[in-house]
Amino acid sequence: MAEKRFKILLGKPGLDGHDVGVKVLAHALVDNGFDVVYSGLRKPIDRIVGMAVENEVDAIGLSILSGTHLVLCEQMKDEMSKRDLAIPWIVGGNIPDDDVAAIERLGAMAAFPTGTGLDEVVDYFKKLAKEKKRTV
Ligand code: B12
Repeated sequence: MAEKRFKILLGKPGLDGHDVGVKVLAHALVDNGFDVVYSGLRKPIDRIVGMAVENEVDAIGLSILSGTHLVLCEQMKDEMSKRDLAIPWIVGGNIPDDDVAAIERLGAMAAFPTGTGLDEVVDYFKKLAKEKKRTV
């Protein structure tokens, strides 16, 4: 049987339309062998988590540039615990260095601050895939 590829849901919560970064990231991940599902713009957190379950993804990446990351991550924490899910979730976009620790305290496996290079993000997901023994 073919090995399962590592699948990532890239979610875009919040009311803003900043979608260039998440699309660039989606292409970089696909180019590196990942399966990627994109939620589309302006999806509520409960819908993003629902999509993650429906698509049986291995990880969720939230792209947030609106400045509302702490509120959205609080919602993420509540939604994940309400559904008793252990899917790793990662945050990136426009994230000030000073907020990284707070986001991780809310349950994110990692938060990548503004200015993080694409290679670093791709390498991080490769590491997660290896830990879960998934191909990319
Ligand atoms: C381009 C841009 C726009 C474009 C958006 C076009 C589009 N379709 O995306 C336009 C002109 C429409 C726009 C509008 C606005 N914008 Co604007 N915009 C920017 C700008 C200059 C660049 C964003 C960008 O595309 N970067 C290029 C991409 C490739 O990089 P990136 O998004 O950072 O993504 C990379 C990484 O962050 C990372 N990444 C991204 N997502 C994820 C997810 C995960 C899981 C991981 C691991 C990594 C990751 O990987 C990506 C690739 O390397 C930023 C400032 C900035 N320098 O970030 C402001 C900025 C985001 N905008 C801002 C604002 C305020 C607005 C407006 C509200 C302005 C206004 N008053 O009208 C409007 C909102 C309109 C709307 N409906 O949303 C603010 C947000 C403030 C805040 N966070 O508190 C910023 C930060 C500017 C500022 N310094 O004030 N904007």
